[in-house]
Amino acid sequence: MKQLFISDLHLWEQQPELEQLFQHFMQEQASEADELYVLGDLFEAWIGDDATNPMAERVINAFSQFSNRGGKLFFLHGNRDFLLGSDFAKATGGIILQEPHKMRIAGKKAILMHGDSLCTADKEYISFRNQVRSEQWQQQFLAQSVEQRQKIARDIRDSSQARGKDMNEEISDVAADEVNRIMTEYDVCLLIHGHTHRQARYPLTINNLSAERIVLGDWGATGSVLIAEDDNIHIHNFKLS
Ligand SMILES: [Mn+2]
Repeated sequence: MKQLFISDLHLWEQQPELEQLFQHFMQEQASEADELYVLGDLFEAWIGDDATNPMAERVINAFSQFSNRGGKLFFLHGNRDFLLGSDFAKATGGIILQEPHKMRIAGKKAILMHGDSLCTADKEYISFRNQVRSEQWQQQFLAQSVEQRQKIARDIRDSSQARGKDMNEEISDVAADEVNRIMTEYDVCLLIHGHTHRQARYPLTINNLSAERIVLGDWGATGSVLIAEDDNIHIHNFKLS
């Protein structure tokens, strides 16, 4: 049993080498895996399954090839692509999971999350998140034209980038007490998330037992994947050869 976990690819049309790295990953690595989990921010932006583009179509194709040959495919929403919907899932042959998603990884009880909801010190972001994750906001947003949605998405991105400049590290990283709370609540010794782009493995103690938080890396010149095979878990970074 081989499971792969990736997140924060932030694919977008203006960065073709990123898509190349993704396609290389799907051909060379995903093709040998039983299960592939994408933990959010696969795309830099996603304003609805009806507003697609040629790059997204090629990405969907690569996923559907993976599913068609028997690979199991799962997605979590990220803060950039939380509007990935049922049409996208159907086209890829994958399933969109609700977070936190509890499962077993390398014999351990684990949860998967994107990670943005763990950044509880950033009150402004959490309230924005609650707003855009509501059914009502999403229905209103998706009812608008693609052009209107593109404009709103641009405005949101500009204001969050402007805010990012003033934010200190503590605020934009996950909150230790929230990590502790959720791992205790779900009774797990492993948490895997992305979002912060700070690839690392942190040993923890939860309920007096040794535990671990693994942060998946973002993609750029190098790709990042967490590989779980039998009892072994390791992070692998790779480049286009
Ligand atoms: Mn994110």
